[in-house]
Amino acid sequence: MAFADLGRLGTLACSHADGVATVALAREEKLNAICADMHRDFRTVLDQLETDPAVRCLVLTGTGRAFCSGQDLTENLPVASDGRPDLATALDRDYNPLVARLAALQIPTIAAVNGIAAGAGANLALVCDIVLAAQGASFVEAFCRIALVPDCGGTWLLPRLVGRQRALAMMLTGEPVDAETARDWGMVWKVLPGENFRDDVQSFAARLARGPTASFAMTKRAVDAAWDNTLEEQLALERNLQAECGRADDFREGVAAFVEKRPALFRGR
Ligand code: T3D
Repeated sequence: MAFADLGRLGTLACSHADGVATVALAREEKLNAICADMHRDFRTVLDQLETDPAVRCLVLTGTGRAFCSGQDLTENLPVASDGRPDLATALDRDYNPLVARLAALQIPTIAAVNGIAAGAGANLALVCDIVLAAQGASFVEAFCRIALVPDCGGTWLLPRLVGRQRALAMMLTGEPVDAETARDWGMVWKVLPGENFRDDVQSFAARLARGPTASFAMTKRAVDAAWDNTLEEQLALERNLQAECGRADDFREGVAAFVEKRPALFRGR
């Protein structure tokens, strides 16, 4: 089965156009809260995204007025032997693999934050490579309101994006941060008008899907590795990745297109 065949998949609405896979969280009545069924659906979607060469960019978004309100707080949680909630199991089984698999995707990933992104919803957006936000969208590290620690990689991602103080202020107050502030702080690449948001996101994503996908994957790898590398180690990594890019068809095509003064037709390899 290809990603394009998935269509509506339980709690997720999947579509495919121009190399762009769009996955929309679709539980509007609960502002797209994440439930066990949604995790199951995500696993199915990720199986396709990881292997389907026709998909060259992912857009993660929400249906209705919200992006995602985080964990469904009305759902029964796993229970430990002492009868108390067992959140470690919820993270081991569902959230941590989801975040790890999204972060490891080789294609560019875009969070199209169409409305409020709260709790796990905010951090799922931030794990994407590029965040586009609609005017009126906002980000809430809502965990403190229910006496939890931010998860879904939020304590790793947010300080790296906005610095320790802003990250902690968001996490300790649970105050919403609007799209423009999120952009100014470095959580969001661009804020787009709400009216044409979905079309504008699709155009942006299609542009990336037409790009040199293999070199994009290597760029992601280099940037991710840089957190832990010395400059020397990073230079060595860039050298090895560049050597690989230099041998690829897309490099030849990019240079030929430049010389011939025409747009490049990248095939992603
Ligand atoms: O549990 C584990 O496995 C650990 C992992 C935890 C990860 C987490 O995400 S913890 C954080 C969970 N999320 C939240 O705490 C946010 C809860 N929601 C809100 O605070 C607010 O709904 C919003 C600020 C997101 C939006 O507020 P507003 O006023 O725009 O909408 P609303 O009226 O509150 O919500 C509309 C409906 O959606 C409402 O249902 P109703 O009354 O119309 O039948 C509301 O109950 C429902 N809803 C919103 N968020 C959730 C939800 N239902 C279940 N779970 C939700 N997270």
